[in-house]
Amino acid sequence: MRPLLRRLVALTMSALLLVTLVPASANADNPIVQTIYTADPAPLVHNGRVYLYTGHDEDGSTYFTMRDWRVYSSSDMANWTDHGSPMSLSTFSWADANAWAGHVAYRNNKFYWYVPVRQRSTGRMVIGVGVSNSPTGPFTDALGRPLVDNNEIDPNVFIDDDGQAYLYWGNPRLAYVRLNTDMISYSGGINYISLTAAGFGARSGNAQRPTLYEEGPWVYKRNGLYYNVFAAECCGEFIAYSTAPSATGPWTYRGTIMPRQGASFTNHAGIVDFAGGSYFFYHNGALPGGGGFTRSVAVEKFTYNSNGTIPQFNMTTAGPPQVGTLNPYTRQEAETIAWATGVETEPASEGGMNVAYIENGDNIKIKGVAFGTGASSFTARVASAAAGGRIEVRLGSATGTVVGTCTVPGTGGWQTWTTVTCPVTGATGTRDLYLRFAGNSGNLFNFNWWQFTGGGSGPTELLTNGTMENGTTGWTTSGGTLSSATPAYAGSRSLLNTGRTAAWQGPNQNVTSQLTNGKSYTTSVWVRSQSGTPSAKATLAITANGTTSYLQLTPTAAINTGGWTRLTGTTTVSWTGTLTNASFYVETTAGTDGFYIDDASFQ
Ligand code: FUB
Repeated sequence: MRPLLRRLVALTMSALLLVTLVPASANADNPIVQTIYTADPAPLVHNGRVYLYTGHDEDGSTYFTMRDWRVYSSSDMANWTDHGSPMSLSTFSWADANAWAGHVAYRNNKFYWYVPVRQRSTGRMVIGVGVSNSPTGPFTDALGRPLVDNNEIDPNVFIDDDGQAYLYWGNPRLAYVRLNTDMISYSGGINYISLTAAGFGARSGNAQRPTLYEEGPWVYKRNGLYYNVFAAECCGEFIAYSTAPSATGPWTYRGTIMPRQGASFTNHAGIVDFAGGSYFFYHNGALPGGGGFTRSVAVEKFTYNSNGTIPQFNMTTAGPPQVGTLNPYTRQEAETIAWATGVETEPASEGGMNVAYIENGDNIKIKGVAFGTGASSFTARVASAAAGGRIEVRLGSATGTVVGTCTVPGTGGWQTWTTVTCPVTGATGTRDLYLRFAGNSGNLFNFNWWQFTGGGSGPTELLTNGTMENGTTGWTTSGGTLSSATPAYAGSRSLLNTGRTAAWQGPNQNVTSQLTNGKSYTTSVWVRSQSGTPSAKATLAITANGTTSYLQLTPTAAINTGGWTRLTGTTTVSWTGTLTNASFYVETTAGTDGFYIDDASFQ
C-alpha cells in the first residue's frame, strides 16, 4: 500500500527538520525515486535522455513481491520524470508472479524489454520479452510465450559492433544465447559460461557456487574491452566485474566496484555513458521503511581509470552533479522531480502522469532551475475534488524564501483540470526550486504541470536559428557542406555537416557583436554522428588584438550514430584589447565523420 511509504518519507523528513532545522532533502538526491520503492535498475541512453527501467517493490514486502515495472527519464541526471508503469505481469498472460530484474535494448526502431517472470503453468522462472515503439511504452508481449526457459533470472542484452546480439542471464549459472536480429528469437542453444575462479573470483565455503558470480549480469563494451558487471556472493551482495576480449570470454575477474553497503542484501548494477560522463546505477534500502525487500534505485557518477579498470566507490546520498540546468520557461511536468516528500504519482487523464495524494506540508524539489534575470509569474495545472489548497513557490529549501503563492480551487474532480497563475518576485539566477503544498487536512489537489513566465529580458540567445527549423539560416561551416537534415533531436529538422577534411571543422556562427567581456555564458547543443563515435565539443574562437584564442565551452563527449548527445557547459568569456572576431562552433577532437547538430543555444 503506497500511503505507508508516503507517510514514512514525510514523517522522517519532518523529524529531520526538527532535529537539524535543515530539510534532509536539501542535499539528498539519492535514491532517485521517493514516491515508491524501486529496484533492479536498467538504464538506456536514447536521443539525449537517460531512460531508467526499474522493478517495483510493493510497500511492506517481506519477499520479492513485485508485480510491475516502471520507467523514469532524465536529461540532467538530477531531475527525473516519472513515466509510470508501461509493463506489468498482466502484459504476459502466461505469467503469474515475480516481475523481477529486466533490461531494455533498442533495435529495429523498437524497444525490447527482457524480463524474468514465473510461468503459471510450470512455476518456473523464464524470460519474456515486451516490445514497444516508444521508450516509455506501452509494451506488449512480443511472443505470447517465454523466449527462454531454464528456471533462472536477470536477463541482460548486449549488441556487439558486428550486430550480433547476446542475451545473458542466470542465477546460479551464467548463460547466454545468440539473439537473431529480430531480437525475439535466437540461434543455437543455451550456452553456459564456465564459472572459474580466474574468471569470476573464488567464493569459499559454497560447493554449489564456487565463484563470486551470483546474478544480475550487465555486459557492455568500451574501447574494445568487454565488461561483465555482476552482483557477487549473496548474501549480502556486492558489485564486482570481469573483463574479456570478446562477448563470450574468456573472462578475467577484476575485483569490486561497490562493496556491501546500503541496507539491502541484494544489489543490482547498470552502467551507461551520458553527456560525457559515466554513471553507475544500483539499489539500496535507503528510503524510510527500506530494506532487502523495499529497495530504491540510486546512481553515482564515476571515471574509468586510464587503463580501463573501474574504480571502487561507495553509495552517496548526494548523487551525481546536474548536467546543465532546467528551463522553467517551458512546460515542466509536475512529476519531474529531484526529491519529493509525501506525494505519489498516478496516470493523468490529460496524458502522462500527475502528482497525487498531496497533503499539507508535502513538497517537491526541482534542482538547478535557471531563472536568469527573473520570473514574473508561475502557472500550474491542477485538479481537486476537495477544497484545493496552495502552492508555495520557494527557493533553496522547503523552508526557503517564498517568491510566489498560487491558490488552487476545488475543481469538482481529481482529474478535472484547471490552470492557476500567480505573480512571482525574486526568482533570479539558477536555484533549486521547492514547490511546497499547503492547506487543510487530507488530500488537497492533484498537480499535472507547471511553467514560469519571464519578467525580465531573460538570458539573451546569441545564436540565430538554434532550433535548426529554418534550414541552414545563420550557420556556416569551416569545412565541408551544411544541409538541413533529419533525424532531428526536437522539431523536425537538424543541421548536418558532411565532407569535413579536419577534426576541428564544423558548423559555426559569428557572435562578435553580441559578446560581453567578462560575462558567463551557458552553452547547450545536441550532437549526433553520421558514422563512428567521434568526440565532440563546442568551442569559441576569439580574435582580439590580432591574436586568436580558443575557449572550450562544453566538456568533450563521445557521440554516436544511435542517438543524440547533449554538450553543455557554462564558461566565462574574456579577452584583452579589441575584439575583432568571435566564432561559436562545434567540432570533433579527431576524425572527419559527418555529424548533426540540433537545439543549439549560447546565452
Ligand atoms: O528483484 C528481484 C531480484 O533481486 C532480482 O532479479 C535480483 O537481481 C535481485 O536484485
